[in-house]
Formats: sequence, structure tokens, C-alpha cells
Amino acid sequence: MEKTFLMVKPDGVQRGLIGEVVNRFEKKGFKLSAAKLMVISEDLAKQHYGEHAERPFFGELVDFITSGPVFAMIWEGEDVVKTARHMMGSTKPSEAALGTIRGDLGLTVGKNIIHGSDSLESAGREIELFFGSSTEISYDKPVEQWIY
Ligand code: DAT
Ligand code: MG
Repeated sequence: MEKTFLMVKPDGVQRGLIGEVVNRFEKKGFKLSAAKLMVISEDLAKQHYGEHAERPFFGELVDFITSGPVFAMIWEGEDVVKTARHMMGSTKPSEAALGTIRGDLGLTVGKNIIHGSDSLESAGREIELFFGSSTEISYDKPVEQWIY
């Protein structure tokens, strides 16, 4: 089954939105296969956001993502990469549709609550970066017969 990497950013953790975010993906029918509360090192932040290294906001982005605990997760399910991006909403909360996480819960592009892999390739890379091969859990969820 397809997997993606999702992360509640430091603003979401501080605002008590871990449960709200997890709840949305659980209710949608996706399966959680790993999760951890962690503080991102500067090195990991720079690797994770490497594609943005030349952007003017890169320093601010690295400072923000390392400023407090994040809640890192692996979720699985059919088309989870694309569907999770839809559920997150556009990067800028002012452009994110109501009903999406950023559209409902955020106000600024910097503090937009959640990260989600933008492609299958990024998902593989980010899962490896944050979880390596160790902590993922495989288990049956019989309710999936009513989802798939
Ligand atoms: P996304 O998080 O939707 O994948 P992205 O990969 O383009 O968006 O950018 C990563 C993060 O960087 C984004 O969640 C918030 C921050 N960011 C993006 N564009 C920005 C900008 N113009 N000013 C400040 N921060 C920005
Ligand atoms: Mg991105």
C-alpha cells in the first residue's frame, strides 16, 4: 500500500492540534504505521527542506521547524500522497480551501501546521530520513474491508 510522510509542525504541536490532525486522517480511512514526537536537528531540517536551500525564506524555515517538537508520522492507504496533500490544503492558508487543515486552522504561510510529502519519491525520501527502516509497524485493520 502507498505511504506518505506527514508531520505536525511546531505551531501545530504548541496549539494542541496533533489530535485534530490525526483525527482527520483516521476518519478518512488511512492507517497510521509510525509516529513520534521529536525535535528536528538543524542538519535534518536542512536535508528535509534541501529543495528550498536557495529561497529567501530558507533560514526562517529552518529556524521555525527546529523551534520546538514536531509530531512525525507515516500514513498508508490508497493514493495517500495526493489525498493527504488535498486534505492539507494550499501552502498559503489564505489560498487554502475551507475544509482543509490549513484552510480551517492556519493564517500564515510560515506557520501552516502540517507538512506532507508532495510526491511518491519525496515520501520515500522523507520516510527514510525521519524513520529509517526501524519503527514502522505492520498490522491488520479489519475495518478496511469497509473502506476498500
Ligand atoms: P508545502 O509545505 O505546501 O509543501 P513548500 O514545499 O513550497 O510548501 O514550502 C515548504 C514550507 O516553506 C511551507 O510549508 C512554508 C514555507 N514557505 C513556503 N513558501 C514560503 C514563502 N513564500 N515565505 C515564507 N515561507 C514559505
Ligand atoms: Mg513541500
